[in-house]
Amino acid sequence: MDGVLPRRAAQLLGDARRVVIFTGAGISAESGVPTFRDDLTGLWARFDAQRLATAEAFHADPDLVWGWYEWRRTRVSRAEPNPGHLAIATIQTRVPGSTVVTQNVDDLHERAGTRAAIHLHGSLFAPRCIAAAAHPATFEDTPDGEAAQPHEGRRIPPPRCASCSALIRPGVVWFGEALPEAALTAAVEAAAACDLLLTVGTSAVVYPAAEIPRIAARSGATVIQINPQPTPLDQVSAINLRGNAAQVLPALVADAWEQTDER
Ligand code: BV8
Repeated sequence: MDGVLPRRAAQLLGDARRVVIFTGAGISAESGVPTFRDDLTGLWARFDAQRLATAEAFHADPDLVWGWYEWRRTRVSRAEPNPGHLAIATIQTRVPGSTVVTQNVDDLHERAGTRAAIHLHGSLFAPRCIAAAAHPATFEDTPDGEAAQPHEGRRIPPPRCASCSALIRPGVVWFGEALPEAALTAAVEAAAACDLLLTVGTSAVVYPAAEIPRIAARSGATVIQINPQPTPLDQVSAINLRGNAAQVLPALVADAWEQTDER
């Protein structure tokens, strides 16, 4: 990004009445949270995230998979929202008709002030009983500084459900599992009704989530993409802002409402 934003992008945001902000792991990269497709390190270096994020992997080796999620949860707990997350919270304040739809399982949108973010792939902070989602599950606090060792990580036996003694699993959507119906329905409805969709920091290869920007484009909305790399969404984006979210989003928000205030 050469630092100069296309004026049209700022005008579209300043004029928008119904905005969807669709985010992937790239929005959290500048908070120090590895993206989903960054190479894994330490204990998990020999695994592909896509292979670990499955029910099969958990059943085959619950301690390895639970240890991976606890390492990620600890990394997120130590991270802070970045200016990209904060800019999105500002958009939500400026545009009451805006909706945040995220593929991320971290809580950085919420900690930046975003309200009611739609989590298509669940959350690191919602563990659940593998036998009965209705059973309440709480975290046993991982001893600080152990699971979070980026160069090591640990196998950690998952806790057991207090109601039925079955294993507790991460509250995320694994590959091959259906997305939460209410979340997906709300995201599709928001995308179909918006006049502007910002897609930020996603490689757009995971379905059905990757369909959300395409639904917006098909419904007549303008799509603006923020990503340092090209993605399949280049094809449906009217404007491609090649840059990092923590730089581009604050500049876009400043221009959008400085311009409106001046007009
Ligand atoms: C399902 C939780 C069916 C776990 C995740 C077509 C339709 C439906 C399904 C499929 C389909 N084709 C294939 C499938 C199967 C599969 C799938 O999509 N496979 C892909 C890989 C081909 N989908 C599924 O299995 C889904 N389930 O379909 O079920 C069903 C129906 C009924 C009943 C039973 C079953 C479930 C998918 C959910 C998987 N779970 N996460 C966990 O996190 O551990 S997905 C995982 O990938 C993460 O959530 C992540 O968010 C998501 C997408 O990745 P990104 O967010 O895009 O992150 P990535 O690292 O890839 O990219 C980062 C981007 O950021 C890059 O572009 C980079 O350039 C950019 N970036 C970097 N730095 C910055 C930046 N951008 C801005 N600023 C920066 N600073």
